[in-house]
Amino acid sequence: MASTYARFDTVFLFSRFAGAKYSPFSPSPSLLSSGFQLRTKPASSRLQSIVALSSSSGAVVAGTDSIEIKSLPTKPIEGQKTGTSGLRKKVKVFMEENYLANWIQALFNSLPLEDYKNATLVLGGDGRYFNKEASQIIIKIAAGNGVGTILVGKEGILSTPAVSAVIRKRKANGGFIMSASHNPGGPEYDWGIKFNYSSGQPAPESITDKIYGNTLSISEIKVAEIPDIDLSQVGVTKYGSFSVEVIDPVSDYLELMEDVFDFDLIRGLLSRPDFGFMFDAMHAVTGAYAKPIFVDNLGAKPDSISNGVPLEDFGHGHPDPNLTYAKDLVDVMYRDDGPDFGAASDGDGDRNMVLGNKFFVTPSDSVAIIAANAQEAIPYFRAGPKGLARSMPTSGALDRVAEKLKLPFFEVPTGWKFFGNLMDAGKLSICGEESFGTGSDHIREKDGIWAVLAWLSILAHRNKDTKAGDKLVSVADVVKEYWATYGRNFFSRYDYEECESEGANKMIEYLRDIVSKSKAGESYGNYVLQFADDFSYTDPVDGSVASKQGVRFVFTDGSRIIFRLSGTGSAGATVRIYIEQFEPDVSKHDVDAQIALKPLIDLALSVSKLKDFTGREKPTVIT
Ligand code: VG1
Ligand code: CO
Repeated sequence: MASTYARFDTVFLFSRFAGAKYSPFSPSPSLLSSGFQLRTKPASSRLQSIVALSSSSGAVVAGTDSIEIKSLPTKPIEGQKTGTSGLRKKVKVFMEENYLANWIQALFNSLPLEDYKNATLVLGGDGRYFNKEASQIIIKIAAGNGVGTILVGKEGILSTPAVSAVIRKRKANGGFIMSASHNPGGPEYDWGIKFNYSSGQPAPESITDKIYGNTLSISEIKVAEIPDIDLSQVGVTKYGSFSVEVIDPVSDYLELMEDVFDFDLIRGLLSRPDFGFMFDAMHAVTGAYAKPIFVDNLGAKPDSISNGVPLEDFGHGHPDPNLTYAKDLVDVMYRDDGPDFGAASDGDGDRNMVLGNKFFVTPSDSVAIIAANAQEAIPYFRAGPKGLARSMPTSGALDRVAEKLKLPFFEVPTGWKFFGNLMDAGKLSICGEESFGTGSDHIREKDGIWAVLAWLSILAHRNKDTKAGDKLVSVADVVKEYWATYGRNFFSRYDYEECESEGANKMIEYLRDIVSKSKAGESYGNYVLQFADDFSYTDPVDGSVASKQGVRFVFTDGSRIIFRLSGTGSAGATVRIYIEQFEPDVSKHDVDAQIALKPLIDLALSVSKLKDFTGREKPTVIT
């Protein structure tokens, strides 16, 4: 160990780096590789033979005795502040000199030594453009900072839930996820990076704030002089005491799913000739998981997977599983002869959209229905869920399930990172967000395929005794039965994407001003105000406070209007308006949500003066 990192404390500069206009992290992949490989001790032919050996056995370890660590001078770069979920920018920005490298080094500068020195970190992503080059950069800086082992998905592929699963299973100290999630990919679009901690949860704001602080004072990047790692073969490559293990992206995750769910039960449903199933991977990361899980393991027909090959630009698509961007699936599901169950997932595989034949399940209802049915349909919850939680703008459907099942309930700000502490403390089992995120404490991320398997389990359980030829209990039946029991929370979200930041910020300031002067009992059209505020959350586990998390107007009948700015966009500002109204009367449950919510939507638009502030007549996406 001492000899391997002998140069660590006395890092020296190579003259070619000092004052050079380019860096080894320059946009051009060829420059990237040549910049390193030319100066690397083991010849690339040597590496190839190592890889060739390891590919046949999958586990041959070889390499050099020690690695050299170089110090690369760098300068702070503005604007590297993480949002709701990691750092997201246009890929061109990430490809600028040292942009990614600075952030990665700032991360190491922010972690306690014991969290990374000789530690194991996981690395994977959604297969988008620039992930391959980024993998090499991250591996070299990790080695440069004294990380012991990197577990990386083959071809750099690991879904966000799989990274969380691998961190937990292999007891890794953390992991990197290379993804801008639901944001589009390709040379003109977005890239992103996220860091998760040892229980698999997204790093808390205390850490991401520190990273941001360090990006503003960074002066050197520590890089190991090793060749690019061949990510196309499963196996281990060692350089001194640093090793890289290329792992199969699916197996750990699949094993976990087999523990959580009753695969035989689901197989029974998927193999029925009278049950039609369709999964749209949107050319994103779940393409790598859908066939092995749904087809090879659970017996779905091979043609039930659409857009099942992960592509660097998601086939020019916007990998966001909603009614607008997953239109192909929606069209199939709304045919008379369409499948009985359809689902889609996003770029990095943590979101899900669930549909029945001619029936859309809102994510807010979906998490409530999964929670209400979990104990009887999913083996993992046999003892009953420990507690339930939702993000603040998510509808109050889940609240009613928690009340009925007498379970602890939590309302947290938008972003999955707020659920992790509650799960670690054993207070929370099932949670969700209105933004097509659903999950449980089997990992510490939302999980698209988990949600699909949860729904298939519920349907399989309900149809255990349905004989061939009889009408199956459908997705719509399950949802309507749920509404009849608990009441229906009508919910809709309006997104105004890429507005001018100035107008959007002014609108939020204007709303904050209204909130600060508001009083209970004031009337807003036909609604009477119960309270208005800017949501603030105190974590019950560690006491940390997150403030200014969304302006909300809550009315005496439980209706709510909520305004927030997105924290995941890469350009301008995206305004989100969330509208909700509770309806206990079963005879009114079949009304279209847009019609039921029209008065509240109009109220939201007039209270906020959205048109005046943003110039937008219409939302970009309605959910
Ligand atoms: C959005 C969603 C939020 C979700 C986040 C990350 O954030 O609203 O619920 O957790 O994306 O999802 P924002 O700040 O844009 O509203 V993912 O699948 O993009 O990692
Ligand atoms: Co995602």
